[in-house]
Amino acid sequence: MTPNLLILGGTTEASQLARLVAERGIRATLSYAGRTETPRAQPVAVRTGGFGGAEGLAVWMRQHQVTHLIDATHPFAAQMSQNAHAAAALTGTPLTRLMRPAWTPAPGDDWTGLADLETAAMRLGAAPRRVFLAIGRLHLAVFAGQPQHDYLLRLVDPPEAPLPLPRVTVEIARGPFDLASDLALLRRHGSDLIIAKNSGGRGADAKLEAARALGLPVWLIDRPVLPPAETVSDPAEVLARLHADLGV
Ligand code: 3Y8
Ligand code: NAP
Repeated sequence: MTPNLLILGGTTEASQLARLVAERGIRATLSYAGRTETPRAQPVAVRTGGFGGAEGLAVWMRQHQVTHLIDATHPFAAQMSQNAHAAAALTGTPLTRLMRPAWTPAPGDDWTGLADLETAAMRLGAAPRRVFLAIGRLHLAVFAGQPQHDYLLRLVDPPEAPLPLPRVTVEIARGPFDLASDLALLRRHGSDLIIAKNSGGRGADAKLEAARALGLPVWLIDRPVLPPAETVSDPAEVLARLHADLGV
């Protein structure tokens, strides 16, 4: 069988895998949801936008004779991962999840794990704080009930609609980020707290190192529980499994 991969992407690891399969001439399509205006260019075919639920994904996989489904989406892209799990079962296609391990605290870290963003918003309290809300654009409305804080936001694209928070400093930047610029960013804003998702990986961990250096507390949102799947954290491991599966 000639392999034909569908890589559900949007992460550093997905881009690394796309590069590896392109180098080996393995046919693959990388899929973006279409959340950002100019996603990173890829060395494989790209498709953008939702599939229309698990059923829509299964139809797309059949139409394009997908032989292997790789879920390389972000750990918090729970709906996409659930759909991938269901569509793989519907079509009898092998599914491999490519996901980086969660971050774990090092000596000197002041981390609090929280169940979800709503819990973080409630925990902020009445006294105004200066918060680096490093969660992107999609879920800012969760904090609309806490307008008294000064929020530092880092977004991939300039916001098109008015933001749901009255006191914001907006930084437009796409990662991966580095320690020096995150230290400068936190100092410039005078942040006294960071709220972020426990995304893992190297693309977004500079702010955690900066928080340690500045002695700032970090509230990390725990990852959602995903349906069970064969999971690897290294893009090269995906290829090793593919070769084993193809007997090559
Ligand atoms: C559209 C594709 C690559 C992938 C790069 C990684 C690293 C830079 C760090 C902070 C945290 C955050 C956010 C973040 C990072 C990488 C990676 C990563 C976090 C792009 C991308 C897409 C998205 C969607 C975007 C979300 C947002 C989340 C910003 C491309 C750049 C906060 C996640 O403003 C918005 O609308 C942003 C929306 C979804 C929020 C969220 O809900 O988590 N990612 N990010 C993907 C698609 O359309 O399918 O534009 O090139 C990918 C990357 N973002 O190949 O170089 O982690 O792999 N992305 C988080 O981790 O908390 C920023 O600011 O410190
Ligand atoms: P989500 O809530 O799990 O997905 C919501 C819907 O968006 C899905 O049901 C699907 O629509 C569509 N979708 C999501 N990912 C897709 C993909 N890769 N290709 C095609 N359609 C996709 O997802 P999310 O949290 O909004 O994340 C959206 C995208 O941004 C994902 O690709 C994710 O990897 C990326 N992201 C990256 C980071 C990062 O830090 N690297 C952080 C967050 C998100 P249908 O049901 O219609 O198919």
